[in-house]
Amino acid sequence: MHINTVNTQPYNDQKPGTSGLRKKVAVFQQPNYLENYIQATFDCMGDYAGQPIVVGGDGRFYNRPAIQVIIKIAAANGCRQLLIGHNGLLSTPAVSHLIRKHQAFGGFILSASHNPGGPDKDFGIKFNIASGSAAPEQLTDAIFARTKKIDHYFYASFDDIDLNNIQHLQIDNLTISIINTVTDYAQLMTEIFDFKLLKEVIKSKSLSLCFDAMHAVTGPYAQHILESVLGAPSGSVINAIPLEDFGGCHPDPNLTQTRRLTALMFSENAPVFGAASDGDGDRNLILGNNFYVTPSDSLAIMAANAQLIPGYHQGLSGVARSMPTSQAVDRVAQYLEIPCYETPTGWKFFGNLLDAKKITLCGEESFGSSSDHVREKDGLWAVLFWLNLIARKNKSVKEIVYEHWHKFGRNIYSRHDYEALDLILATTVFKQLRDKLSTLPNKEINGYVISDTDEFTYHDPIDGSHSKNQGLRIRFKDGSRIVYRLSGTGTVGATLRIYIERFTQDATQFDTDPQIALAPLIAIAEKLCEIKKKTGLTKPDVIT
Ligand code: VG1
Ligand code: CO
Repeated sequence: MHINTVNTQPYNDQKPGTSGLRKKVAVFQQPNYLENYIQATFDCMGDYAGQPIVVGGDGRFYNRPAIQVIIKIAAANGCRQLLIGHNGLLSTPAVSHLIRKHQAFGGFILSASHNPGGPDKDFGIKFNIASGSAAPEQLTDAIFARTKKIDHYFYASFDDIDLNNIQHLQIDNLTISIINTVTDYAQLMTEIFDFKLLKEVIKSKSLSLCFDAMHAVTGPYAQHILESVLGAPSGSVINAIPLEDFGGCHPDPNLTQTRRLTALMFSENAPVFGAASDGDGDRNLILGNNFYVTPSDSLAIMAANAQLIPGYHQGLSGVARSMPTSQAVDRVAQYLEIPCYETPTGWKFFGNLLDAKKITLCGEESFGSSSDHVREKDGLWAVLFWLNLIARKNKSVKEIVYEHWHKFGRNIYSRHDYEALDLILATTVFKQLRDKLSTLPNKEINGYVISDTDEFTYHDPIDGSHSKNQGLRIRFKDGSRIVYRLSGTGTVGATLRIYIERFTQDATQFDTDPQIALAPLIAIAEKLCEIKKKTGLTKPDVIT
């Protein structure tokens, strides 16, 4: 193969956020923009020559051209083996698993996750390391530093690779394997869950289900696992075909975006179980017959019942949650007498704890949960976990949740997002709140007394690193909490997230809508930051 050295100019905006580099497609389409970033990643990788590199994405617009660029830059940089998903498709958890299974050096995931796709929408790229985890901050910082200096990249010239056929190709020293998107991941799931039991209850029709793949990457996975292997009737998986624009929708599995699923689940004919996943297959939405499970509760319930699942029969070494996630799982950890860690937002912070076997399960309030079977959050894993739980307990989703609340109490929880705000306005609001944090303790607002406040800094107990500026925390004397963060995944302006939480053991409050139960705290959250007053907005863009 002929290798070209191409001169280039650096871009100054290639700083990865919470989960990789996410930008508008048009930004990625600028001359050499993608090439610079890939070459900078190879420059920071170390010795990869002897190990495979995994490549795949969520099928969104620009997935295929980006894979061709990665193939040619990898080839030119001396990579010897590439494992690429059939049709360019691999879910985020599947990439994490493939890296681990094939002892790969790492992998590229092409996705902007739950962000919309299409020529005028979002694209993203993330690099995962040999453990299967997203690159840690030290590596993403090094890649960003490299992108600011880069002046050339290497590019091999050969024809585009056909991604539509499962095959092995040899180009000089480079082997390219186009692999089945689903097989390895599906096999892993059979090793964790009780597929025999699931087949029985699904066949007997006592467990009916609907899974919304949102025209994103989990379509082929869900059809194979839920319909072909477990025997759910054909059509149980809806919006199953991956589309470059996700059918014009946001592939974000919340109640607003999953209209068809939600309408079904809150109807008279609702099946026992409903679920959805996001663009790249790492998130999960869990629904029961006329019932919605808050992600933070889902994590706590999974932790409390893990021993019922074959893969976690031995019990859990510990659990972790991201800081803004509700403290419901903390109560379970206390009960089980296992450690509970609090990490910053973003899955990469769980990696060290998982590698060191300090935790078995972890999760985030943003519809993400997973375990030590991979190093990413995993949407279909959570779906199978819940199905296995329903089958073992022979109870409805609502009964399982209420049983949990009666035992542990309820952490009433909600997140309010103000999206695409003017960047300067949002950062000013945030800074003003940060500046007054130290004056707030002992103040009483709407009958709630503030006990303490801080800006969260994470001290990684494994590698000793520190991550600063991870969110503003306001705690109240009754244990309630308000947290403020600026999103690290948006591509337009700034997004302010406000997380509100209150604990109760009063069973008469178990039926109350969180927006009502949390109303006084929601009012305090506005009083403290005045985001509505300063923007003129009357309500958040998204409430979860
Ligand atoms: C959001 C979520 C965070 C999640 C991240 C990536 O980040 O809050 O919990 O890990 O998205 O998820 P932020 O910085 O916008 O709040 V995924 O499924 O989009 O890769
Ligand atoms: Co995702």
